[in-house]
Amino acid sequence: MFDAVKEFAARHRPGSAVGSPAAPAPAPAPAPAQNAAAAEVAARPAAAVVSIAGPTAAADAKHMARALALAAKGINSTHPNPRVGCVVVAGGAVVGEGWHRAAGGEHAEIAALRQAGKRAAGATLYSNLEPCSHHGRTPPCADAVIAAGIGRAVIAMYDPNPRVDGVGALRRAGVEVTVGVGARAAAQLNRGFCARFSVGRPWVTLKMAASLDGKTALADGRSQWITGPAARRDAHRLRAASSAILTGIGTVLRDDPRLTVRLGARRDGKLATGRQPLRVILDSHLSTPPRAKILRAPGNALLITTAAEAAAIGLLRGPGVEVLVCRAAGRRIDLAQVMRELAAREVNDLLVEAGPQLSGELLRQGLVDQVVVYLAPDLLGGGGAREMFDLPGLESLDDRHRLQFADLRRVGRDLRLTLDVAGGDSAGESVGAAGAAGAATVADPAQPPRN
Ligand code: AOF
Ligand code: ZN
Repeated sequence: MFDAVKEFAARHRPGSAVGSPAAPAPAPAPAPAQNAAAAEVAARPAAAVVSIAGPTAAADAKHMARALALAAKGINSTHPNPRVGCVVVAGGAVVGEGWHRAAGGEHAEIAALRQAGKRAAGATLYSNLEPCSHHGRTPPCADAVIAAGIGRAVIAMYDPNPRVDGVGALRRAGVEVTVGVGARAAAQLNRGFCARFSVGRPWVTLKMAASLDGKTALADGRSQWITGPAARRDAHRLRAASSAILTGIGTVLRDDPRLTVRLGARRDGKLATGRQPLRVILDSHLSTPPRAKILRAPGNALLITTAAEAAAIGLLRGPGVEVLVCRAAGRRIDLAQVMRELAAREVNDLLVEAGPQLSGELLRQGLVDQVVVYLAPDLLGGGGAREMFDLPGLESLDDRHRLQFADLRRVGRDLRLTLDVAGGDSAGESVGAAGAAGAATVADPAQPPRN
């Protein structure tokens, strides 16, 4: 899974992540972790600068990398909570480790402090997210950190959840706090959680399988299978890490997909909670057959329509199936409203597996953050074979949708291309006005979201 974090580090130039709120963004520095730490140091008096330089910065980066690795264990299971890992270090030795497994369960800090026991007194605590200070499903971690006598806390990023001010609580209690170590990797790991709070919509990844000539199906809609078994297995990993999967009525009628996670017995793939992502169907005219697999498969489904027809809705509703009547934008469902509804349902990471029309429309409206293409080394030819995106023709090459390659790897016989829609090296010039406006780039992860 750490691919995602590596991808993030590769895509973002050092220099734009900043440390404490009082610190200006520093000039480009050698590594993101050091860079962010340097920004934090810049806000401190000269004596503190001396004490944190050199070995301390290296140790901070090392322990934060471990906290991030622990956090990543929760990639498939923490929804709707963020992925959080925590390390407690006393006298240079790790005395406690923990990670958040599932909402309602113990937070990472609590698990690490429990393991550390009395050794937490005077120790340093590393966490990739600011400890919570509110009563959610569990009591505030900041109180536990203070009660354990932690002397210093190193935090990768502030919690975008406005209810949380753990850094303030710790500082008021006299705990020394450093914010910004590993900030970029931390923001990447929780990009969906960050997007939900900062942009008010999920992080949107659009997944497609295509032939080398960019076709996703024959003219009659047949598409099983364009890519090989390894690529299809890989795609299940994307599903497993998502809060929800979105598709359109065209795909439901053509393929009757289940859109569930089926990772088999792979140890790393098992969903710790048995959770299935929410399946979301956009169906303006309520054309989904009540027996469609997408409604009946394990887990929950949300059917979004513009047709407020009680009888038809009654046929579709059932255990685990919600029908939501949404505003229309022209003759279509208002996609921006769909995104807001999903954020309200605590969807962090949304995976779109849809046909060319919905995919094209989401891209055009700037509602896509990343595109993952599984590319088969085959040609499907013309004769009406389906394209990846249904987009209007362009007047000029200047109007093209520009994406950035973020990662490229071979999966079985196929290639997996990961592309950023905005926020790459040429952020702002990538998707035109609509795209730039809707982009969920997570800027300045180490800056507090409040003021
Ligand atoms: C932490 N450590 O490991 C996590 C945090 O309902 P609760 O009690 O689980 O609280 C959920 C909120 O707590 C979540 O929205 C986020 O702000 C924070 N998550 N905080 O200190 C953790 N998972
Ligand atoms: Zn907590």
